[in-house]
Amino acid sequence: MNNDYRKIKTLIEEHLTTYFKNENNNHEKRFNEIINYSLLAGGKRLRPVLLYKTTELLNGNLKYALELACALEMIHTYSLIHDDLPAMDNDDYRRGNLTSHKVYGDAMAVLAGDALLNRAYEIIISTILDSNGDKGVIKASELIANSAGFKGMIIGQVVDIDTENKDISKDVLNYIIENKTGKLLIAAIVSAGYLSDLNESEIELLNKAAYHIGYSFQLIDDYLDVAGDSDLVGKSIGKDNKLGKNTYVKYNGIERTRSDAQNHLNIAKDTLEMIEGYKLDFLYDIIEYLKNREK
Ligand code: GRG
Repeated sequence: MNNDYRKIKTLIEEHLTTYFKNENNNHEKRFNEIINYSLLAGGKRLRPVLLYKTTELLNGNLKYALELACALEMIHTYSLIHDDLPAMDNDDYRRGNLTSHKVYGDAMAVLAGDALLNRAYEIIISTILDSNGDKGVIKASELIANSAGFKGMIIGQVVDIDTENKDISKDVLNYIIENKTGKLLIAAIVSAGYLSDLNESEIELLNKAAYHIGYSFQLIDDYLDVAGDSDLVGKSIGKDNKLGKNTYVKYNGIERTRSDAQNHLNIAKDTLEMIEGYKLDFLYDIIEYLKNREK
């Protein structure tokens, strides 16, 4: 992670502290504490950093980018809290800490996730209003909603859980990867294109690059679940196999998973290089970082 990444991560984390803090009574104070336990627990902040920094590189509106980046991180955090519940993947650790339900119980973890998802849409609506209905902000908001929704991350999670302990086709495996993990990463990068008023063919290139980044991200996640270090990854290792998950590693082995991930990242870089007139070095650095990701 380079200095620029760290700087934007800090900016986003500072902004994230502002959303759940104005409490009118002890009930709200306690609930804010439960939400912030997960929201402010760290993590790579990859999606919001990508959204914000790509907007900066493309000369887009950074005020709106910061708001939408935080909304996207809230959606991501809710999905992790719910994914860790006993009814889903039943994980005890996330981002190096006990999971929300382990500390506060299942009901509070469900509600913290609900509140984060809801707050994300409150932010999105306020940003649209603030921008007086700017077309780029609306397009970015629509993309985030679709990517997180029932034809995006949620359907990916549905099929992931529904196919546990079953063998699936390559197409179904692709469907899980593209939706569960890929869609939010596409939303992060392509939203920046909308906030920067890119033309249709530039958006298409951004979308293609983001697709390959998102796809590779899951492959590396699968790989790390088998060969990663739990202290670095911040969660239990070997869970996919225990849960009978259909991972890329299950069908392709570790080495092929690693090399396919690298290939996807190379395609992403080649595609970004086709967008003319912008200096996208930061994105190339992120691609390099993802190639060597250990957490
Ligand atoms: C509950 C609707 C619903 C969806 C859950 C995100 C997700 C879908 C499941 C998490 C399980 C998983 C391992 C997904 C694959 C990739 C992924 C999203 C990893 C976690 O994201 P990181 O590595 O986490 O960016 P940090 O903590 O760095 O933010």
